[in-house]
Amino acid sequence: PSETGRVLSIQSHTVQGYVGNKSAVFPLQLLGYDVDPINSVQFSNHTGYPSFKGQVLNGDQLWDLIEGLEANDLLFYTHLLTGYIGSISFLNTILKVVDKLRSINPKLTYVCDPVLGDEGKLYVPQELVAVYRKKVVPVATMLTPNQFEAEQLTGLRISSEQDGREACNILHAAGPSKVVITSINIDGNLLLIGSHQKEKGQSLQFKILIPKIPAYFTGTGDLTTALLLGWSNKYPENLDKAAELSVSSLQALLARTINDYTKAGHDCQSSSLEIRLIQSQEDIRNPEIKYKAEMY
Ligand code: ATP
Ligand code: PLP
Ligand code: PXL
Repeated sequence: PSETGRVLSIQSHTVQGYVGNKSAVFPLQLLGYDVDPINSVQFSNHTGYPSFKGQVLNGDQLWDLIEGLEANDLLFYTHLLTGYIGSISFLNTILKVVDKLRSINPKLTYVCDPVLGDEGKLYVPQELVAVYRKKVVPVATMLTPNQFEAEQLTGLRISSEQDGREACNILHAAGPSKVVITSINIDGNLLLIGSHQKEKGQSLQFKILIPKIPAYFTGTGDLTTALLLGWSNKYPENLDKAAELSVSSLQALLARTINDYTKAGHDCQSSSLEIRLIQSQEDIRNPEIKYKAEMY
């Protein structure tokens, strides 16, 4: 594997628990990246708990930080990573950030997790969907939607592998050369579908089958996107290998998470589990590939 880089990661911060930057920064650092986090919110805990408190950064405050970096010639980045974004004004400022970073490094890779919702429900304001569709997707290099997000962004209903592959091609035509649909629910299992458009109109596609664990985790989507950034930069021509490494790390971490909660006498189906990120550092640094990609 080759090269690391410097990543600007604009995501949530939670004091306790692992979502957003808390689940992306440490793994990228373990993979050798310099990571500069901007915290789009600072909350006590993720929003799936009965309550939370904290602050939200607005678009102008984000731009302030970018200006501060620029004033000291500190805006050279190889990668921009974004996840959950809660407002139009913040999303529009992200678009300004992409332009600014590309004016300094035209080769900047923008890895975008277009967080909109899951299982048929939006958890961002409806107006964000159109902005993602018209303005964000076109400037993204790699996109990591889940099934629902891929549907929202393409207008396609995805109920088969074939639909998933077609959604990837529609997204390629709109911009990103790499697309990973992180999970499609099929017959009670999860299917990851990856697609790398190497030339216009031609994409190399693969799938990875993931047995569904009967538990609900938070932060796994953020971790998945961070790992895909990390590994696909090391294997730029082998998105399938990058996905095998990412899924293998993640599944080892989820097994450890279930195991630890079970040992502590916790019912894993009763509430969302916090991932055992720090305890899984060896699985992140050096994953044993147990989940193989199948090329189409
Ligand atoms: P986002 O909303 O951030 O785009 P997402 O909805 O795709 O992300 P998750 O549903 O958390 O995020 O899934 C990301 C990855 O986590 C999947 O590819 C899968 O490998 C793993 N994963 C999550 N939940 C489970 C589960 N219950 N069993 C097995 N794997 C899981
Ligand atoms: N619930 C809410 C309110 C969220 O904002 C998010 C953000 O991504 C999630 C759930 C899902 O988290 P993930 O897909 O990273 O597990
Ligand atoms: O990954 C998702 C996420 C990001 N940011 C905040 C969250 C969550 C999930 O619950 O609460 C603030």
